[in-house]
Amino acid sequence: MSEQFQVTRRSMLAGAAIAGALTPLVGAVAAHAEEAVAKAAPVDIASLPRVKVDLVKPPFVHAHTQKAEGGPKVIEFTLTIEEKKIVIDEQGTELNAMTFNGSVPGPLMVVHQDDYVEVTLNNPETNQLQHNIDFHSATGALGGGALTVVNPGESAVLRFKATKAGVFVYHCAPPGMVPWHVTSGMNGAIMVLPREGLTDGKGKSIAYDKVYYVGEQDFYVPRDENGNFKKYESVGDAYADTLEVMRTLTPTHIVFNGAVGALTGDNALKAAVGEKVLIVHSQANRDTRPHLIGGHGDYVWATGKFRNPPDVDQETWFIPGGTAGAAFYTFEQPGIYAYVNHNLIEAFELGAAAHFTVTGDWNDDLMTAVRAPSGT
Ligand SMILES: [Cu+2]
Repeated sequence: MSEQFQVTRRSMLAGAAIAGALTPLVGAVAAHAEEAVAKAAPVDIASLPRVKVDLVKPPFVHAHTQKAEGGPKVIEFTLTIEEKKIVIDEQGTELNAMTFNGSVPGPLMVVHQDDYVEVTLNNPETNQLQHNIDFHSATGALGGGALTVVNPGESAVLRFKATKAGVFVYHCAPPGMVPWHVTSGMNGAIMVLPREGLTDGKGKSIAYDKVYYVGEQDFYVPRDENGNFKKYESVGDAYADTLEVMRTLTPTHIVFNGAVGALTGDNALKAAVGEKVLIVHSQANRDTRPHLIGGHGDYVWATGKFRNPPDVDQETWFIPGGTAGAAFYTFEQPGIYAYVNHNLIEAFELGAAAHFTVTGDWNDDLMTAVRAPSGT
């Protein structure tokens, strides 16, 4: 390990200990965290069946049942933190990303209400920074953030009960450096399904054929004096300049799934006419307003919480920063649909767009060209 690496790592860890408005809060709950760790697991949890889930890279989602089978279980997930360089646009702009399992966003986890979520969080020795995880679906200890602060070379295991049904953001929230980690890619979502599956709020079951996970991300990449995006040796080296850009509140990129074009063209999401698709969409830091051009949200939980009846027949829905939302749609026409953040500058200029490629037969009743564009 080089001396420079050591210095950077030490200074970053020291920075984590002193900087930021949330530091006193984290310190205050640390004592409770120790108590929580010391308590033995209740016997009934020890007797529950355990299921180990292999997570998959978004936009895809691991296999799961929509209706719960049997009683509550302990669902085991592993998240390994990777600090890595990623390319975030077609011009080759580089970002020193921080990730859960190597992707931006991190993987979507799926459980059922009243299951226990047991997450092993690994911070490999090869990383520079301290990290943790805050689940918006969890209760207590900063969403688990206070129980999971791991330095490079450490790991922690957190268990929480999924008491609320819905889709929820999770993100890194280390003492003093929360927005930097979140806007460097350390966020994802968990879907806590009602045990009976999704319903329209009036008792009708609305099972989906496919689920896709779109994680929207604002990035803040520093530029040099000529306006070109800068590159840095390590994530630590990028910190000071990145913080300056973050403080302008003006992202340089707003993208779906980690890069401009990550879900367009050859990477488009696939569906067929008649297929029922659930789109889970999270934004851990900024507000967004998804819109499916040429389609709708048949059932939309804009703030993602499934005990609320969904809104129906939506054109655009609003997801506040720090929230995951869910939209259910049955495709009725073939073609290419753009799925965008309907701040169109953010979609077309900064990258917040995806495509659905939908196969099937055209329905003339729904739309037809009565007269094709022509001269008069
Ligand atoms: Cu982190």
